[in-house]
Amino acid sequence: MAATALPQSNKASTPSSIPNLETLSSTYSQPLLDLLYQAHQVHRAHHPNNEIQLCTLSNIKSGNCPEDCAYCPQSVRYQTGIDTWELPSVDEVRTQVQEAKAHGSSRFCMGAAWRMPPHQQAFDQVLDLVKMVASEGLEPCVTLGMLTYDQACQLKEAGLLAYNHNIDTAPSFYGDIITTRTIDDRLETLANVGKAGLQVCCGGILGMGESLEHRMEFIQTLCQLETPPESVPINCLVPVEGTPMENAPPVDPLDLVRTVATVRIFLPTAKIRLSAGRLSLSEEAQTLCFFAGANAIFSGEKLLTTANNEMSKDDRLLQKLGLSVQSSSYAPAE
Ligand code: SAM
Ligand code: DTB
Ligand code: SF4
Repeated sequence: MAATALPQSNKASTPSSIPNLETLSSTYSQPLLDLLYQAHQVHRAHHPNNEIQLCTLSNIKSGNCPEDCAYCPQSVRYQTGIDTWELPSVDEVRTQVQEAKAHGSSRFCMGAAWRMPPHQQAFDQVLDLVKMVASEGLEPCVTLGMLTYDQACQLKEAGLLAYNHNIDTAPSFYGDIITTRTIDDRLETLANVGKAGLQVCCGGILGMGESLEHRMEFIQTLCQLETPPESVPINCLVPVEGTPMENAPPVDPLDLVRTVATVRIFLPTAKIRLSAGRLSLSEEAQTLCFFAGANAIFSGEKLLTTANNEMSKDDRLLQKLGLSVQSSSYAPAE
């Protein structure tokens, strides 16, 4: 096994424990079985065994986003033919929340195709949605683009648990993927979120043409966040026709497994969400991801605009593997 020391706790925010790129790369590139063994030991030391969290996604504002993220079907710049809509009523979303709860989800994440919340009236509607999700006893999470500190505080006050805001890739590759904002914009929002006392959910996408070095830089950046991420979504690109990445070749599932394992080792306490792209993975590849440390998935037949795994198939897989669904321990602050 590589002589990398196992971090004993999530001290990723302290400079002494930020892994350098060589350490990350030697961990990632060691023989696969050694990597799996190391990652699984870290996993067992920090997480309940054989448990997976289910999270349901809801697209609360679809399409027409002004940003130019090259992977995203919701950008107004690409002809992807998706359905578009504005914010739904609280009751519409409540129905989705109740269905999600009945199906075992303990987190409910609402995504909006915004660069940032456009005006206070829309933001107030989101605050009402957050309050409703909290009152139904699920962990509320939202992803709304850039936030000010004041907005992050308003979300916290409404009962929000976590804010999803991905760095998506290496800082040095960011400009190849998105030109309408910078990685520093991203980090600023993450800092605002952390300062407001919200949990940080931050991850990225594999398969956008990044190099191995870019992947290591991406993981290192996650480890350097001011507020260590409580949750790290790892997406594989879903190539959508009409986007600049429509013809990107698929990620090798074993590279995904290596990425999950490396994130597990260096962010031992974070939940790792096996996110977009799971539909293209075999049951065996998903199983290796779980062994490597992934302990959350998106449940539901749709992500935001693209298809996700059938819930009955997920249920069967979890049952076959003897994995149980993590129950909700969420209690909104009084
Ligand atoms: N507009 C907000 C933002 O960008 O933060 C929230 C919604 S955005 C759709 C949330 C995340 O979805 C992105 O950061 C990206 O990681 C992921 N995503 C979007 N399109 C994807 C695709 N085609 N394949 C994989 N992940 C994708
Ligand atoms: C994340 O990292 N992945 C989810 C969630 N956070 C919001 C979104 C995946 C979207 C995949 C493309 C789509 O369905 O539009
Ligand atoms: Fe807009 Fe988010 Fe899609 Fe980028 S990823 S185009 S910000 S919805």
